[in-house]
Amino acid sequence: MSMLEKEEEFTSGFVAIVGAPNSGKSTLLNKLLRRKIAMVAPKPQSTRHRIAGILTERNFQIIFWDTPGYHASERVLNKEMIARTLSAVRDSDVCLWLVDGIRRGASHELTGELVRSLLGEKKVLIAVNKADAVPRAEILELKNSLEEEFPEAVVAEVSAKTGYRLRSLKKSLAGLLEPGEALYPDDALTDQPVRVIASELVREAVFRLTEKEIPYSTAVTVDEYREAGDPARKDSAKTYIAATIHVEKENQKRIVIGKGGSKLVSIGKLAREHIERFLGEEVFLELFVRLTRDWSKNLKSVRDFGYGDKL
Ligand SMILES: Nc1nc2c(ncn2[C@@H]2O[C@H](COP(=O)(O)OP(=O)(O)OP(=O)(O)O)[C@@H](O)[C@H]2O)c(=O)[nH]1
Ligand SMILES: [Mg+2]
Repeated sequence: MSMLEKEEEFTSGFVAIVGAPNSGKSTLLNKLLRRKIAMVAPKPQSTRHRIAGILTERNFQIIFWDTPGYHASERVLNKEMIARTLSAVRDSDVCLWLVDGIRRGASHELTGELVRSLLGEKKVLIAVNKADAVPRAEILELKNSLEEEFPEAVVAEVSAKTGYRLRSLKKSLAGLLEPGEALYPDDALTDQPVRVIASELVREAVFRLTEKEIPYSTAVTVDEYREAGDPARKDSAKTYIAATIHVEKENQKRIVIGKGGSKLVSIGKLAREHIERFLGEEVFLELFVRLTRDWSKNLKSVRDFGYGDKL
């Protein structure tokens, strides 16, 4: 077989994106897919789901798993999130470790240990992210030290924000995958139902517009989803989505609703804009706030809300 034919060979498989909280995993997934399917927030520990994003190009199909940031915690919710990261890694062919180019703490070290334990059984690609925001010399120094520490792995640099070196990242990943056929239709974007994406986009709005413990104390469920034109509805011109924001404590309910309902209105507006962009159509979004006392400490409610480690 000539070099050219080999290059043309179609490869496919699963890539788990792992990394410390806030390293930019969800931003990277959205940028790779050119569509926002995963929530992104300036605060750490935003992703709770393991969301597959499917990228099909001429000679490869990569199914990316966006995973919750890897960190140590004893909290029930967080333990389930970490279990999701580990199961995504287990089910993947390649592990893409996204390193935060700006700052690295205990969670970076912890992810390093996880990655080290995978070497030998999984292919690993390490990408230093946020190259747009860090002086070049620092990026190179960081890459060098990672290459020394992980000689078996390929080390790259990217910016999930600007798209810098994403083409080369995609090519490297496709090259690490085995030859194989596409597993999804070539226009598929995600394995998640629209309701899950919608609930994540509401949660992102809560994450962005509330402070302190509130982002970590809220869960979002979509209770009703009716597509436009459903005859069972009076106003059937728009898709109707009813979602509940669950809080853990009485005072949190007041904060999420805000004075005269103002906070809830802003959350609804931001969430609706993102959902409409995702769906490409107008949406009528109705939000409710409910107290589910201490839900994040209770395995049953964590699982009922869809954040458990079961697929
Ligand atoms: N400057 C810069 N900022 C970035 C880049 N990628 C992500 N960010 C920012 O980093 C923050 C975290 O991004 P996320 O994509 O939510 O990070 P994550 O790794 O998914 O976080 P968790 O889900 O909490 O683990 C956001 O404020 C992003 O805008 C990048 O390439 N450059
Ligand atoms: Mg994320």
